[in-house]
Amino acid sequence: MDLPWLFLFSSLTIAFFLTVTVAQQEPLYHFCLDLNGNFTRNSTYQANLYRLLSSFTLDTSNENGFYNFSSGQGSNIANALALCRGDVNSSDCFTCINNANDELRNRCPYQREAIIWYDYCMFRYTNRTILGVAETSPSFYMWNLDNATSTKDAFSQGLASLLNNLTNNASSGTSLGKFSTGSALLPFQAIYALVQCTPDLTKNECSYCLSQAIGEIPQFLDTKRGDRIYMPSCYFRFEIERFYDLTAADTGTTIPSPPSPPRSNDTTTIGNFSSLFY
Ligand SMILES: *[C@@H]1O[C@H](CO)[C@@H](O)[C@H](O)[C@H]1NC(C)=O
Ligand SMILES: *[C@@H]1O[C@H](CO)[C@@H](O)[C@H](O)[C@H]1NC(C)=O
Ligand SMILES: *[C@@H]1O[C@H](CO)[C@@H](O)[C@H](O)[C@H]1NC(C)=O
Ligand SMILES: *[C@@H]1O[C@H](CO)[C@@H](O)[C@H](O)[C@H]1NC(C)=O
Ligand SMILES: *[C@@H]1O[C@H](CO)[C@@H](O)[C@H](O)[C@H]1NC(C)=O
Ligand SMILES: *[C@@H]1O[C@H](CO)[C@@H](O)[C@H](O)[C@H]1NC(C)=O
Ligand SMILES: *[C@@H]1O[C@H](CO)[C@@H](O)[C@H](O)[C@H]1NC(C)=O
Ligand SMILES: *[C@@H]1O[C@H](CO)[C@@H](O)[C@H](O)[C@H]1NC(C)=O
Ligand SMILES: *[C@@H]1O[C@H](CO)[C@@H](O)[C@H](O)[C@H]1NC(C)=O
Ligand SMILES: CC(=O)N[C@H]1CO[C@H](CO)[C@@H](O)[C@@H]1O
Repeated sequence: MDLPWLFLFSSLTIAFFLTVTVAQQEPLYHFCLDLNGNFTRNSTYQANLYRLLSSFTLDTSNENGFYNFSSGQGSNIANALALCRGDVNSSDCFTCINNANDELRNRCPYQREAIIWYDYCMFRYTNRTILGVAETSPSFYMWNLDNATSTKDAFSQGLASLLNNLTNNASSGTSLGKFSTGSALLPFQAIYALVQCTPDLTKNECSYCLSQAIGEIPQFLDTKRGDRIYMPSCYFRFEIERFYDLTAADTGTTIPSPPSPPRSNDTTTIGNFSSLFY
């Protein structure tokens, strides 16, 4: 089922609105990045990139859902990273990364660098060194259309406290990587949130990346019933319903959970408000 969302895309100084529909296994957004120019057809870089993208294998013993691959050397090296959401099992993770790989090659056939996000995973490639580098750009935002029922101050303070706590937990890292989920009861409103960094970042880099993402909230989003901000190295999401898998996400947070609302099968519309459920 397609769902209406409003998007805001941020490229430092450029921002604009767009209405799109997002199905659960459809990409949320992608960027084809050709600031350094597209690669030359039949170049060594192209050969390295295509070899990489057509032959990488995903190791089932890897618990943190993070994968890095390289092919070639010097300025012709092709580097790729993939990260799955911390609560997604390896079969859903591999499906997501394989779709992302196919989709990104179709959408950005000649770009040296590209990145794509899904609900379940992120996939990117470039000739730059990106392993261990905290990157906050390019980024995009999504939010639910309706306002929270809590008062603005209670909501934004409670949300900030929850996201800060989750940032502390995620940046400390666990066997599931730099991932944390949790919930809080605000006046009139429960909120559920998820934060994640790529696990190659240090604790400080992860905190930095998430603070950049969370720092964007007050400008546009602090009373909405659900927001997400995605950056290459980290992202957060919150909703007024639980949208993540508790069994897989139970490390990294000790925030007590209020009773969960019943899980719907896939997608639900509440009044004039659409949200994703898993
Ligand atoms: C890169 O290729 C795309 C077509 O795939 C084209 O639209 C774009 O202008 C090219 N960029 C540069 C910098 O040449
Ligand atoms: C690239 O290589 C293919 C096959 O080797 C050839 O058919 C094609 O003409 C080449 N393209 C360019 C732009 O050199
Ligand atoms: C990536 O490719 C661009 C364009 O050829 C080049 O200017 C840049 O130096 C390369 N980056 C690295 C890290 O090799
Ligand atoms: C992975 O999770 C999905 C639900 O998102 C479930 O349908 C599937 O059976 C799970 N696969 C495994 C191997 O546990
Ligand atoms: C949400 O709140 C803002 C500011 O309080 C208000 O301008 C807007 O109309 C509200 N939107 C909805 C859908 O209630
Ligand atoms: C965040 O953690 C602090 C200290 O453990 C706790 O007092 C506070 O209630 C937490 N905030 C939320 C929203 O859970
Ligand atoms: C990157 O990939 C190599 C080879 O698979 C692996 O040994 C290394 O641990 C990975 N690095 C990270 C930070 O995941
Ligand atoms: C969820 O699935 C159950 C059984 O498959 C069905 O009875 C129920 O109507 C579904 N609920 C929604 C909201 O689609
Ligand atoms: C839902 O929102 C749309 C667009 O804002 C509006 O046209 C429609 O009338 C609303 N429907 C209800 C039931 O409020
Ligand atoms: C594993 C971990 O870091 N847990 C911490 C999560 O955050 C809460 C509140 O900030 C801490 O009390 C936990 O120790």
